[in-house]
Order: sequence, then C-alpha cells, then structure tokens
Amino acid sequence: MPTHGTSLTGELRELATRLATEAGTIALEGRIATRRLTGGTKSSRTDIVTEFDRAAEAHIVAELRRVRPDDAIVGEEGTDQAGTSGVAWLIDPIDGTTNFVYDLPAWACSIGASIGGEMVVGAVNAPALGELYVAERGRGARRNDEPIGVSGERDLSLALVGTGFAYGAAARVDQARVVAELIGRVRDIRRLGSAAFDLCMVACGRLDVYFERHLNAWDAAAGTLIASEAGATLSDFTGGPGRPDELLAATPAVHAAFVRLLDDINAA
Ligand code: LIP
Repeated sequence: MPTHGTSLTGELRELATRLATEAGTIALEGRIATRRLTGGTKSSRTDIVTEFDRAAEAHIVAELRRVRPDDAIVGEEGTDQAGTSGVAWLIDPIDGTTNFVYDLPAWACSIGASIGGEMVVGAVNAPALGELYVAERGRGARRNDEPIGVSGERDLSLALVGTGFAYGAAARVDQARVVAELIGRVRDIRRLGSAAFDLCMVACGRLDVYFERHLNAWDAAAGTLIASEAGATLSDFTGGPGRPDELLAATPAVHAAFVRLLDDINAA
C-alpha cells in the first residue's frame, strides 16, 4: 500500500492541480461562449447539471484513466470506478453549479485524492476569479502558489460565517431557521454558493467559520484538506469528526464557541 508524504503525493498534487486547471478552463470558456446553457436537473428542480459539468468531469476522468488507470474515481456527474492502487479520486467538476448557470463567479472545480482512505491532496480552482487553491497533507495550503492561513479572529460575535442550503425545500427551511437564530450572535452571514469555495475562504481568512449540512463527499473532499492544512479546525456540529452531511470549519479560536452556539440553538 503506498504511503503519503512520499513522491506519490507530489505526483498526485501535480496531477490534481493540472486537471483542476484544465477542467476549470473548459467550464469557463464554455460559459463565456454560451449565452443559453443546456442541461437538466437531478435531485430537485433546482439541482442543475449543465453540459459543462459533464464535459469537465469527462476530461478529468479521461486523463485519470490514461495517467493512473488503477485508481478509483467517483465524480458528481456519475463516474464510479473501482480501483486497485489504493489511490481514490473525488471529483466535483463544477461545485456551485447554480452560480455557474447564473454567471456568478463563486464556482469551482474541486478534485481530491486519498491514499488508503485518507485525503492527501486537494485542488480547488475558481477560474472566474483567477484563484487556484492547492494542499498536500502535511505541507500546508496555497492560493496561486502563495501560502495561506486562517484568520486570527478570537471573538465569535465578530466572526464572519459562511453557510449553504440544500436543494430540498424542507431542509432549506430548517437550515434557514438555524441561520435566523445565529445571525444576531455573529458579525454576519455569507452564502457564497459553493462548499469547496467556502472551505477555501476559511483557509485564506476571508471567512472565520463555514458550516453546512447535506453536502456530498465530492463537494467537501478537497476543500476540507485545504482548510485543515491552512490551520482550520474541522468537525461536525457537536465537535466530533466532520463529515459531508454535517460539516464545520473554523479558525481555531472561535471553533468551540461556535459549537456551543449551535448547541444552544439545537442546530444538530
Ligand atoms: C453545492 C454546494 C453548496 C450547497 C449547494 C450545492 P453543487 O454543490 O457546493 O455548498 O449549498 O446547495 O449542494 O450541487 O453545486 O455541486
């Protein structure tokens, strides 16, 4: 079984970086060239998939199969390939598809790679903003190849908090209840529209906290590694291990206070 922290993780980092860049370019150039996007919906009428979600994933998968044919691959748009190498890829070709369709810039191509089930590389490319976030386990996180780190905020009442909402209306109503109860106890709320991008915002200190429920593994895989390598504390809403269904990332000094706040308002 390969181990991380070796030249293998360096190879995976370079591959994830290249493919996130190439797939992001495919999506961005397609968006610019296409006035009226075509596509369909998935879990609900608002859960959109476009031709460029599919084209970006197809490019990533074709390259992974060419360069590393024995790796496992799971992608949001349907790729589900078993592997024998111990390396597994989690792909969200366009995270923040609603923003992409509405021509809002906060969307990203997110690619994560794990070895033996442990995430070791993450790349999140936000091409409409010209920002590429990359992390390799144990080697920090970078934006456009410059080191990044979480904010130094220590006062929860001054924390800028990001969140998001599910595609199901009933879940969204409950999530909005939580936001309504916490908004008076933090600086403000931001709903940027892409979990991968939100996690990178915590990583670089533009958000102090990000929390969300009902994500998929591909939404969060790369971004959680980038946030963690940038110094964020990752957990679920109770302070236990984070997971896509209940994810919290925070600059360390306000993490425990935010967990207490979520408990106070019965968010979990
Ligand atoms: C999106 C997430 C976002 C969430 C949206 C949606 P998608 O993923 O990144 O955080 O609030 O509802 O799930 O569907 O654009 O890949």
